[in-house]
Amino acid sequence: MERTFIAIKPDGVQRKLVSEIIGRFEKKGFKLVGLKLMKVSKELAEQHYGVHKERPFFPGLVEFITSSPVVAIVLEGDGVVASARKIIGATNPLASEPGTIRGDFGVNIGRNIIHGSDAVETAQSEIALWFKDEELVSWDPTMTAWIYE
Ligand code: IDP
Ligand code: MG
Repeated sequence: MERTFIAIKPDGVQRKLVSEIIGRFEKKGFKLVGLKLMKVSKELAEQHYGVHKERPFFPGLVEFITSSPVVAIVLEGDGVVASARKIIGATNPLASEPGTIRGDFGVNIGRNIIHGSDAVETAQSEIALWFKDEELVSWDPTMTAWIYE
């Protein structure tokens, strides 16, 4: 089944939004298969945001992501990559719809609370970058029959 990579960024952790954010994905029906609180190294931050390395905001972004703990998450479920992006909302929180995580909790594009993979292939490489195989847990939630026909 499809998996995506989510990171609650330092602002989300500092603002005590972790339970609120994880709760939204749980209540939607997605399954947690990976979850850890961690300080991000400069190397990991630069790899994760490698596609943006020529952008003017890149140094500040790396500094921000490494400044304070993040919560790294892997979610599993049908269509979870695109659905999680919808739950997260547009990159600029001022343009994100109310009801999305960024739309409800953010104001500034440099403090947009959460990361979510943008495509299935990106998700696969981000999961491999952030998690070891043995840190991902396969399990069968007893609720599955009430979420999937
Ligand atoms: P996404 O997180 O919605 O996928 P991307 O365009 O991939 O957005 O940008 C990655 C991250 O870089 C954003 O979530 C945000 O933290 C940061 N970022 C993007 N554009 C800007 C900007 O113009 N100023 C400051 N930070 C930015
Ligand atoms: Mg992106």
